[in-house]
Amino acid sequence: MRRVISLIDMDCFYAQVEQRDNPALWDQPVIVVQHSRQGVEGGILAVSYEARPFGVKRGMSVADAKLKCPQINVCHVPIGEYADKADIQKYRDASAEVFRVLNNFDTSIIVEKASVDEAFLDLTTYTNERLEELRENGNLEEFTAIEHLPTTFLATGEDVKENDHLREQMLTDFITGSLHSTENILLLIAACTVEAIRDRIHEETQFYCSAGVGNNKMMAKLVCARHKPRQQTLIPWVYVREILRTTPIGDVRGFGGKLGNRVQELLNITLMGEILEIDYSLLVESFPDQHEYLIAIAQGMCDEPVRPRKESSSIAVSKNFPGKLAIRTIQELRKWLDGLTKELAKRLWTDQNENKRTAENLVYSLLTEEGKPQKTLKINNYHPDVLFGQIWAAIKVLNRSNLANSEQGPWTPPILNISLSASRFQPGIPAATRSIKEFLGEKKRRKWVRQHAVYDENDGRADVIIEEPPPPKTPAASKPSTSTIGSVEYIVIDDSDEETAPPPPPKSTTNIDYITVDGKKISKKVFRNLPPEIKKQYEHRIALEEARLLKAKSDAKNSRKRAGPIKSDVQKTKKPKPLDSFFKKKT
Ligand code: DCP
Ligand code: CA
Ligand code: CA
Repeated sequence: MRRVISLIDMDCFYAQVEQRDNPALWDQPVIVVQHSRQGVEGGILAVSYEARPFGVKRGMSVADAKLKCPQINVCHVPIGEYADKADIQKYRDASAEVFRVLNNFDTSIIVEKASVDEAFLDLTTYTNERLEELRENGNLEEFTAIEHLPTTFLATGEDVKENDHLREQMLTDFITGSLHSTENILLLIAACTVEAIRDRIHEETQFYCSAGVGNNKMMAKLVCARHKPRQQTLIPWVYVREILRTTPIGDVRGFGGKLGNRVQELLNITLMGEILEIDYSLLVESFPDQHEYLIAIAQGMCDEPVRPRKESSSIAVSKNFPGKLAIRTIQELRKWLDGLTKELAKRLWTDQNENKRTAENLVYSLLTEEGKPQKTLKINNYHPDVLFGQIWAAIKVLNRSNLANSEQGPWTPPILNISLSASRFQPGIPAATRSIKEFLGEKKRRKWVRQHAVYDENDGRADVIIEEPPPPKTPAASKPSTSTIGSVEYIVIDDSDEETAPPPPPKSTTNIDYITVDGKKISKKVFRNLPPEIKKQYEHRIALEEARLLKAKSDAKNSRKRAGPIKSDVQKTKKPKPLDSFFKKKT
């Protein structure tokens, strides 16, 4: 049985966050820009759809954008609290709002956070359950009516000819022709459900998004981009080959980089479908360990499971120092490290509180023209001073200036990027990491004393009483100095919000790495070589098991609320019920 998968991607996400913050910007051309440095504006990160017809694009300079679209509204990414670098927390918070909607829609839908504005949904179990219910109630036709698919396109290859009449015609034909195809009906139920999920996201966050619906992650992601913004695309299995026939190789998830380039260069092709026309022996010769994988992808087959994933697997801070801005002194390096460490510590602590987990590893990396030294350190305390001490001890020996004084003087080779990434999260909050709370608590405490006003309810007067907050339970930690670094900003690439990459294509490798299936250890190599059907079952079982655990947890909290059975003898009206009447909101 084929799976039913969707990919939901927010439209011009950072731009929408700014539009919601300042509603006058809705329906206006908007760009979101990295902060200016020394009077020069940073690069463009997001472009609203109103600005796109003018030719404004990501990566362009603001000056060029203004030339193309003089009425453009320019928004800036805020500056961080500890390090003088971009603070994308507000976009993360907006992302969390969207994920709350996704995670609460229905517990039998598996949700995988794929990036700050993107999620994969496994709707296999959900749509099968729904189909059974709808058949029992005699509501199937009403549910999958064209009226419930107002923004859905059918990816046939003809769909890119923008025309609403053609869209409706293709969809109607597909619905009519699918009456006896359970596989297609499941996709239709998924498409209707995703319409409802997207409506719910808009209702609860004001944000618009687009989606792809298909039988696997690769196809769902690929077709999501076909009709944007505020629309969705359904790719039935019969059209997969046709779509891939004309798909540029770099458009497929996992083929945008090195692998995609190698495929194009070695095989001298540009389209995904062309892989199937290549002489088999040439394919094997060019890709001895990956030819089977390439053929599978070119046929639209991808069995990567949707993994329930709510939190990032790493939390990272990073800063670029391009060209003349490269770090050349110890003092400068220490200042930036201090700021970045504080920023990281703040995020780690917030994550610890929210997700009740603690990072074990910290990887630092310093990019120079001569290489990128990096090292993994064990985190035993989240306090920024402790982290800084650890990092500095490891880093200072990398200075090739060979000066006796390790605290001052020049640094060589110049540093072009610093990145700190915490990973290997373990459940729980060990006592050793608590001191960071005191660091942040102390900050809050001072603010609290300054601002706290108590309204005396007893006599109704609004007395302002400055009251001391309760003392911290553990002795206050040493107060770290705040870093003041010049007002300079650069493009920041934050690893933790980058899209999750698909699993790497097969490589000939002998290293032993295990995965656990049903309590048994299987080497990854053996697992990879299992017959596809068995592998699929295992992967699905792993995903389902994880989903069941999540479901059990949330069931324990609040019993499931879905629309009760609808009487089967209900008279069918011509006009279908509004789609949302099929879905009950979870509160
Ligand atoms: N982003 C970023 N730097 C990048 C790419 C993206 O900071 N190099 C941020 C800004 C985007 C958000 O991530 O708004 C989501 O990225 P997408 O690639 O999904 O692009 P958008 O959501 O902006 O536009 P689209 O509607 O095309 O998805
Ligand atoms: Ca997006
Ligand atoms: Ca995205």
